[in-house]
Amino acid sequence: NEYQRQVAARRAPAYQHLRRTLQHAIENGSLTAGQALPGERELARLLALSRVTVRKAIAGLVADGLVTQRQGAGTFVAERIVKSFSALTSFTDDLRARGLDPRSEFLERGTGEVTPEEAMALNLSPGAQVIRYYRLRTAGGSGENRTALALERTVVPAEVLSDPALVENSLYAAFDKLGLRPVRALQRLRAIAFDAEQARLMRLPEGSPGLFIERRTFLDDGRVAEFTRSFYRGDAYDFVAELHTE
Ligand code: 16G
Repeated sequence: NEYQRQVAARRAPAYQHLRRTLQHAIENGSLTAGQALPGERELARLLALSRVTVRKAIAGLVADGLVTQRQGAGTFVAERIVKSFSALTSFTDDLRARGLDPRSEFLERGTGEVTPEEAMALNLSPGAQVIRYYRLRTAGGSGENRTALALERTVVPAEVLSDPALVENSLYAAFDKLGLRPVRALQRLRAIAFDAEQARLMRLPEGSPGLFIERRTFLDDGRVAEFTRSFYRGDAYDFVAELHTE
């Protein structure tokens, strides 16, 4: 109840108290999407707190995806990322368009023999070689303060991408460099809850809501270029699509 919450808040370190206060302000709309937070020095002075306390509270909000920091410009209340559900864009494209510095952290990267499930998804024969990536996708922020937005498992036929090292940050940039042209994709989406392992990687509480999106992308020559299973943060994205009558 409210009393217990207040007692707990008073016992918590100052930075956690400030973090929670700012979180409530964002959640109840007193601070709105895109709004700039006062600077670190200004906040510290207004609230009679140390700058270290303010910095720690803000780092927590960045990790929660509630605010974003732009180099030189300051800290802003995060806006949800509006993403088309019908455009064949990449994670990197989507974030660049919003001025958010996208990056890939490779959790796994390697080559192997295709599994039966992958062979079906990629239209490959048994025994074919594939390249696999497991990536944590983040948006920046300066330095340590990056927000994890998605986990992605990608499988690409080795006949499409000859070497796993060809992907530095962006898969679609690698396709582009090689002159490969993705023209069409099939996508399915469903709601999930992040399991313990995923939640740890995403720095989210276990069971946080997510969107599972599976995409098979085709090249202009008809080959399947990728089979990707993405787990996007449920609280960070709005998917939109334009619909037409048949
Ligand atoms: C997006 C795609 C994913 C693709 C990735 C490539 C969705 C739901 N999924 O996350 O299938 O592999 O972009 O991004 O949009 P990259 O070029 O930044 O590696």
